[in-house]
Amino acid sequence: DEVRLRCLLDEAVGAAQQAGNLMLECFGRSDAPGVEEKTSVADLVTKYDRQVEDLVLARLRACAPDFRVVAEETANTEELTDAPTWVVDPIDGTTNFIHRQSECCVLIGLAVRKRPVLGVCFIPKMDELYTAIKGHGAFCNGRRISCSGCEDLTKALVNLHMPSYSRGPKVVERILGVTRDLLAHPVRGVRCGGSAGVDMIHVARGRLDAYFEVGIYPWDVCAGAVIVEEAAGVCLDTMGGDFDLSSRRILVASSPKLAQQVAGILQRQRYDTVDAE
Ligand code: LIP
Repeated sequence: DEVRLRCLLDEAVGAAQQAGNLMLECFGRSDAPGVEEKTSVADLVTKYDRQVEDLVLARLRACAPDFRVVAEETANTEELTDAPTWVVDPIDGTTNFIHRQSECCVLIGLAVRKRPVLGVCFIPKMDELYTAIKGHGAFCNGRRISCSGCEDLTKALVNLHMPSYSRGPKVVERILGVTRDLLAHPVRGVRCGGSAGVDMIHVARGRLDAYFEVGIYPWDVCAGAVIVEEAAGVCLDTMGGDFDLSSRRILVASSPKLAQQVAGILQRQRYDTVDAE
């Protein structure tokens, strides 16, 4: 119920702020954050990702010991079930973090019956804390936010991400094809991002009109999905169907009309599979 969700939100906010302080500590140091490759040269982890995750999970487990946890670095093998589940990305945008760019964040989502119901995103370098509970609006540092409402691709600023799961020729061809079709439409502008969480926030507060990606995991998008929807935006599958937290595909837009225009371009390029071709 709402009271319980508000309590959980307060705990998640406290954990995200503590985690953000740890990230800021790293920004303030001159030594390297300890970079390791995971599945590819583009899939990285630092000692801070692990420290932040330990800290966040300890706090979340203490306030809701009966909830399941799915998190990027240590608890990513658990499948999503219908049970209440914390879905955590300790540092989303790790590559940006390593390169000391501001666009990286802590993401804490809560999913019930595989649907996101609560989201917290803290961007420590910008000192921006985003929160949302399903049905109760989206906020930045306590002030209500909303999407741009843009309905026309020719007036839209659209963000895409370069694939990190593969750099095979078919994967590269597909992302170039999508970029070409967007430019030919013509779209107002295309940007390339490095944090799914931050880009969903940009859509939620009207700084961007759409963002899409294939290859994301539940922890990249769970928190942001509630925030976007509560800011009157839409989350869909890249092919234009319903958003599914586990499908590894997302299309976020400021209006249903814009979402369908972008989905039309993605359909043409069959932008729906995660393969290593
Ligand atoms: C990353 C994202 C990045 C996206 C990658 C990956 P990480 O998360 O936010 O923008 O393109 O697919 O999921 O690994 O930095 O937490």
